[in-house]
Amino acid sequence: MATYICPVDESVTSPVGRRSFLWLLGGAAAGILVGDPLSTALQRPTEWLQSIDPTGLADLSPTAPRFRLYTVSGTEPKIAVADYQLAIDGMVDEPQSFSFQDLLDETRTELNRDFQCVTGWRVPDVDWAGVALKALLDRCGQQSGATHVHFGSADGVYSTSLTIDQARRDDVLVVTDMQGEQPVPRRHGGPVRLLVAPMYGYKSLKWLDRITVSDSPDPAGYWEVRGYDTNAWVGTSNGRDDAPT
Ligand SMILES: Nc1nc2c(c(=O)[nH]1)N[C@H]1C(S)=C(S)[C@@H](COP(=O)(O)O)O[C@H]1N2
Ligand SMILES: [Mo]
Repeated sequence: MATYICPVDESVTSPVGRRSFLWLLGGAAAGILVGDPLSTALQRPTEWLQSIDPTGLADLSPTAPRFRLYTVSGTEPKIAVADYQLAIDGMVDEPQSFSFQDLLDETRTELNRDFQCVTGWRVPDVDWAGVALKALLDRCGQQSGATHVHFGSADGVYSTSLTIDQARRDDVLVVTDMQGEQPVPRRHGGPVRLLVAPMYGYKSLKWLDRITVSDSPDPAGYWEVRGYDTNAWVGTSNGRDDAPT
């Protein structure tokens, strides 16, 4: 399965996409593709290309409605469901570790939401299910004075964070089921990933294995320290104007 390095310039590692794509677009547009980190300029030519392309080759384009499988670490951690553990620690009365079954035993929340990457691709009507993060924070006894929640991945590289208020929203889930599959497929960050439904995809950390409640905004997150907005609301951040998810 192809993997992509970042939310910024997937053309670097796209298996077939880059060559045929550049050829189709021509040199001028290719300059835009490489030169614009947020790929906003790319969206219009690719939408145009899809509308006229009879070959279907444009489906390789960065804005076609399908998931890209991202992993900045270059690996897809392989975690058996039976071995899975989610640690919740930091400013909680009772640090705990949740197995996959422990998560299934919590109140289940189901959501249907579009998923939008900051590079422009969007997948409509994705079915998500799991446990509201808020419920897990309460289960562990979130302490007063906590201001942030930090998330860690079993890949050892990726991270992100939310404010406490963001983390306690009803549309922020610790996901056990994605698109009708339980557990979450490995390539999508399974057995368990995060979904921050109202924010760009880089907040929805894959291979979730640690949640730390804190009164510090640092560390800010893998893409956040590389220039992406910390408050990643779809449509009102990162200089984009997508419809909210
Ligand atoms: N561990 C980890 N989580 C990650 C990423 C990553 O590279 N590593 N990429 C993020 C980005 S930028 C997006 S858009 C989504 C993509 O989710 P998908 O790979 O299931 O399509 O995962 C997010 N979570
Ligand atoms: Mo992304």
